[in-house]
Amino acid sequence: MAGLSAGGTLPPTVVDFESFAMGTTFGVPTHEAGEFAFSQNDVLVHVDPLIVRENPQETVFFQAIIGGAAQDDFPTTPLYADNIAIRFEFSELDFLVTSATLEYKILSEASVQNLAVNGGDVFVGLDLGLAPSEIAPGITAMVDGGLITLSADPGFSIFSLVIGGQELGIDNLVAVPEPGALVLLGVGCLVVSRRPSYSHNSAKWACKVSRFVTSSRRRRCSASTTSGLALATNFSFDSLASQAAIWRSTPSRALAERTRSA
Ligand SMILES: [Ca+2]
Repeated sequence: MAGLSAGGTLPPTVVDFESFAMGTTFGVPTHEAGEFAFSQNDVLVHVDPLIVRENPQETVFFQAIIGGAAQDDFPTTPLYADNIAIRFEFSELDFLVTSATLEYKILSEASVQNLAVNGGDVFVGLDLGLAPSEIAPGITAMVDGGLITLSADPGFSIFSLVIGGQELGIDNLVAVPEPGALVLLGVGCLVVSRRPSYSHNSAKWACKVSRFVTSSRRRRCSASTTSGLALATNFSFDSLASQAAIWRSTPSRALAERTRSA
């Protein structure tokens, strides 16, 4: 390990929709229901039908729009769901996701929303806040104040998240790696300690880090190798701070139990 030092935990992966032109539309007429629509930072995003009624089940499928009617309801560019569900898949990430957060805003109280994790039962209702806290086996959901927080029990992870609505804005999906997934900083390259298979592929990893640093620095232009390394060092502290904030906001099991029984 000569020449390497611990650089902090792996950074969270963020889907913030900032790389798309305002008004970019997914779903009808471009995409079939269930189809892959786009990816950001290796999170795969599909467009799914929205369940608007259960027993008998009724679904709709229309459009997800960058900005759209939710444009003025978020500090940065959101994704607006107009009678559609959005499915985020984490299978291409280099780590297991054990915690995740997503900001949302319901634009009409008369509109139906969906929420599901890991392919489990789909919550269908007018208020995401009524989604069950045990959203999927081993996964706790806390939905409050415009923020969905998912946390996995030990031995479980979050591999997919479906959220949809008839008039729903979402932004800033943050997928947090399992604790202990470390980045080691070397001279001129970055390797991942927990996934040895990536140690020979530092270019790919450095590129991913660069993308994160770029996005976390409000999408500055790519930095040179030297300043990029300096940024990466700073970035590890940034990621520690942001991860700490997320862990602080993650509900304890006791709190989840209280919430459920309340
Ligand atoms: Ca955004």
